[in-house]
Amino acid sequence: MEVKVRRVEGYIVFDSRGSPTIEVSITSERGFRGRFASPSGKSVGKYEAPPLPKDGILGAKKIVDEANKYFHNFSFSTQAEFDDAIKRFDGGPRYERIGTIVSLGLSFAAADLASNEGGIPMYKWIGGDIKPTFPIPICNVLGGGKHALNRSIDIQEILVFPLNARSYRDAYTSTLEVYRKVSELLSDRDMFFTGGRNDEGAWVTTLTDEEAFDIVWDSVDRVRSEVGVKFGVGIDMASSSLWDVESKVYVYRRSGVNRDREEQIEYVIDLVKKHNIQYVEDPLHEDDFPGFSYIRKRLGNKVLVVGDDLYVTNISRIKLGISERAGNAVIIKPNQVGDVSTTFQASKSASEGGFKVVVSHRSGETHYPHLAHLALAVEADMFKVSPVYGERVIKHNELLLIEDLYGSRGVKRIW
Ligand code: 2PG
Ligand code: MG
Repeated sequence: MEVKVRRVEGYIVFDSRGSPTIEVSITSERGFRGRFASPSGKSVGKYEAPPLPKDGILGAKKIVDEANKYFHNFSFSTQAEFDDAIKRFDGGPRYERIGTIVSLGLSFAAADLASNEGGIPMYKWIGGDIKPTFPIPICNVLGGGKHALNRSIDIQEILVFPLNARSYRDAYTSTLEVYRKVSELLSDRDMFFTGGRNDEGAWVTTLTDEEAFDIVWDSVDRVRSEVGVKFGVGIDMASSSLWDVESKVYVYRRSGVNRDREEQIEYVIDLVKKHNIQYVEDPLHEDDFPGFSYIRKRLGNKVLVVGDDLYVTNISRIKLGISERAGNAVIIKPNQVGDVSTTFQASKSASEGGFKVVVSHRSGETHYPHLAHLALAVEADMFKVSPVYGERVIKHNELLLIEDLYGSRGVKRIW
């Protein structure tokens, strides 16, 4: 199948945080259309590709107008062909001229267009004729750190994930039960709880980290006895946001504690052991490859030690991490690198190197389901997207729809 581009348009729209982004729309010669608007992060890794060109969102809009001329009559029959053209259009190695809001907008809009024109689901357009097992949803239920103005717990996210769900529907609906239980228990135990939630829809509390873990474990245990689904608990420390480069300490604003590198390592290892945690993301800041290796060694392979800011979906950083055994899992966020094919290759190098792949949302999301297709296309092990808020639910709903349409192929097992 060959798709011929007729027109590329860009509109300034807003993400779930109300920050501007660009909705890119591509129309083909045959009159089909594809669309996408990039999400945005708040705890952004310093090695991520830049989201915007030098002159900001208005500059990005002008670049899409430029893309309209550049791609006029351009034909492509694979995603890689289209993404190579975006790279030529940018002219540099990492979308510094056009920014990832434009590059990923173009890339996912092209994937959407091709799947519409070809009448195939987007995950097959990206990943080929596969029958993927569904990823395990991993959902933020209690949030702190930067996402909660540093006024809730210092840990950015406490996450839950089902371990023995039979289908994605089973996995997602039981996760929603846990999410609801957490709010019930917060109402009982936190007298200042007003139902407040953070950017991603995770509950926010004035309780201590300790009490927060108790609530999450109680919720998980109750859901297990009610519906029979067993859960694991994870954390995203988002340590690059805690790290103070000047004074070389991790600053815990709410609890008023500073930890140097060794103290941080011991603190994380203690947390994991004490609270029976099976997933720990960014336990250290984005430059500490040896620290990640050390923590993985100490925790063993039963615990996923996951790099987000450390890897920023960048193939060379992932390859380095695999050779250093810096963790055993990687977060994959398409807007960290700026196009679908590079994201696909990054996930493939991770899984070929024995790392687990966790496809993830950003804290500022848009109303597109495309990320769900990407997760299936790369045969991700986990899908890190909060359980509520429209811009997140649309992604879970897409997986439910695909499961209903084509039949369940089960959910991944890691533990
Ligand atoms: C993270 C993400 C998503 P942000 O740190 O994993 O939860 O946050 O998009 O702000 O980088
Ligand atoms: Mg993270």
